[in-house]
Amino acid sequence: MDDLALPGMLHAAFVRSPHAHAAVRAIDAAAARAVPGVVAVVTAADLGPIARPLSPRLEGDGFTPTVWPALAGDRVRFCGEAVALVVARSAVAAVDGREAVTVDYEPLPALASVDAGLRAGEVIFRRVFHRGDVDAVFAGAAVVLGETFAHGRVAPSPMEPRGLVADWDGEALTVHASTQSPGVLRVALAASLALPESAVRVVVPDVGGGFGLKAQVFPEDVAIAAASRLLGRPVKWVEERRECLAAASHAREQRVEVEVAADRAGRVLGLRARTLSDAGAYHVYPTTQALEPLGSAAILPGPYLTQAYAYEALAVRTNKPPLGAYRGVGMTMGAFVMERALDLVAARLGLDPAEIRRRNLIPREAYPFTSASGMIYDSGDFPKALEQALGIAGYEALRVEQKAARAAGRLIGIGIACYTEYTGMGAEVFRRRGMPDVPGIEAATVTMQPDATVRCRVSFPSQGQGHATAVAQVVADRLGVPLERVRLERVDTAASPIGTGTFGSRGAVSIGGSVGAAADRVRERIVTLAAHLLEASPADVIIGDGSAGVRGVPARRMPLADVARLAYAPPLGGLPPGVEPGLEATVHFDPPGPTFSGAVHVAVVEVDRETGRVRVLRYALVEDCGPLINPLLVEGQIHGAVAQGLGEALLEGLVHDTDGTLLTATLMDYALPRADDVPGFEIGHLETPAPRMPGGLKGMGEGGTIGAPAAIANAVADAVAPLGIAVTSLPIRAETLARPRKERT
Ligand code: SMO
Repeated sequence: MDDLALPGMLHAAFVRSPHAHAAVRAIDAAAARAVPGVVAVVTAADLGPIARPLSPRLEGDGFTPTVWPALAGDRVRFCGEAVALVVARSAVAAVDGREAVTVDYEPLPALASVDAGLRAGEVIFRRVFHRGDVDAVFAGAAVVLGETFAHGRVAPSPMEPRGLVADWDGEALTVHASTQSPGVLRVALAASLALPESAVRVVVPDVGGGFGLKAQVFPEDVAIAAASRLLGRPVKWVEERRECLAAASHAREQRVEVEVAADRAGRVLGLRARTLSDAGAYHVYPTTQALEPLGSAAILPGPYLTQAYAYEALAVRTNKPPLGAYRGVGMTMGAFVMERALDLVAARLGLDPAEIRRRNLIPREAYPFTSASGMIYDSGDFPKALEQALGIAGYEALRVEQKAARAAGRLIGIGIACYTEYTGMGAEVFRRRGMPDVPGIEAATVTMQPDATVRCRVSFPSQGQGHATAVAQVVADRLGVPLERVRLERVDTAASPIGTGTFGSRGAVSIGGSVGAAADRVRERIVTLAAHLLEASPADVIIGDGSAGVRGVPARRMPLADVARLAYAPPLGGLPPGVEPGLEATVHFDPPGPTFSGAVHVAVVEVDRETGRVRVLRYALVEDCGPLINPLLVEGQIHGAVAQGLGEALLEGLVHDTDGTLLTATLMDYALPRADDVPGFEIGHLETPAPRMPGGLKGMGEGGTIGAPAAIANAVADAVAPLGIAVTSLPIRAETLARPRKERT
């Protein structure tokens, strides 16, 4: 985004609050306006009349909306909230201008924790659920165990931060945006600026990572669009790393109180959970603060047979940046809690962690299976995945080695995590969840051009997942052309079909359902036309290697370009009856999801007795995301996702002080994993197809981030069990594992 330059383009920098909660008494912009190059200083007073706040909706009980203005007015509600926008002829002048703005704040008491928010009655989302006679199950259970688990705040941290260029031409708005969700951004900007949707065009250049952060729409997007409209010039904003850490949506911060009831054999009979997220100051558009606590509660029962479950999911408003989507959102915490809890039950009963999972996993033949939270798992084979993963890891031998290492004074731990994840959701899921601002469908247009090259336009951008490769494979396969003849265009709502975006592990499913289906339609027309030209029956036409031929008659072949050209330039006498000109098809696809993927992860760690430093020694996993379009892309997703999961398990943590002020605003303080923190991967695949998805495809982009924190936490807990140290929160801090200082020397 930073490379993009339009004629006459201005640059923007936001003035942000240093206080978590304050009244804004006055903004003095005189000095900033005098800075050379500064064109305007924009405040809420300027934007109020032309930019409506973001106030995402959630239908159903227990939801209290919030109003997040493009720029804060008389009140700021988190440290980092934008109060003014400096627009200048260069990025440097914009920053100089920003430094010259003086804001008169009156600091107010801040709600800086979930408990403070609860005491103040700031519950902005609450949902309760129960299935089965939970109380009776607990009353009759041989083992009942309770624990509270917590997860700190993390920052999604894509390599490229947020950013956009907005260009108002007097009638319509064009936005070049680093976004995962062009369909969602377009609807939001049209609503905020009171424009018809057709007057908003969203163009998505290559996106340098998103991880859920860019599936959302932020006040900054609205402010930049409104500023362009106000000034009549293109305006660019590219977020600084510090802003990305301080003021983009954060993730995870949640506490879960869980109770497990089990029988003597370790079979889980029932669960109770209360999920409480420190939701920050505003609902994030479009999914709201229900996303984290509800996702955790819903996925918590995991790939296990238990049927009795009661939960209460709460989002508590605090004076912190909003929590939002981040790879694995909700599900990461759900899996962490369930997998830790299973290990606690196993320890209580003297069972091996692998064995307790064997006794609880849903067998393949029980699918489709309605989970304890009421979700319908479509397919899976976790018992097989578990044995395969244990086999890859050499589990039995690992336990023997662990014993020897312990005898030698080393703290080696082995952790297992099984999880299932909802992927590829369609409109029905978002309607059922009460999220009207997530359209839910995707679409693709596939065009074979006269020279038999293929152009594809889709509604869902790639943020580095390798869509261009996957799309080319799917299309080349169906249309019989070499991969390099297939081109995937960038998403541009002026040319691409209308859809939603890429998030919630929906890329593969979207490709299968829209690109694949559109290519099938084009193929049908090619075959019909080729059959006519080759004087053969369509059933005998074969296409491949860029040509069309007749089965069993190798001499009768013609280049596909000869077929394609005629589709656009019909011969004398016209095209054969029933064949329309052109080779293009558009398919809009509403995924009949969710479809459930899953994996079994096995981590081996060593904890340094003196420092508490954790090293991940080995990492084995078996992933089941149905048929693979491209194993290399799938494994690339796994590597990246596990690395992020490792970061949140062991390293990453945004820390706010008791006043809600951010203490970790740079990558010196906020520790992302580096290459030397990440182990090698031993990956196996299992393919249980999705019964209702085209091609049986399932999603998997978030998977590694769901499984890794749970597996690593279990491994660390296993390593330090002899020392009597409990692992109940993420990130796991070295100082909580180190030998107490007084024992040293
Ligand atoms: S957290 Mo994701 O892009 O659904």
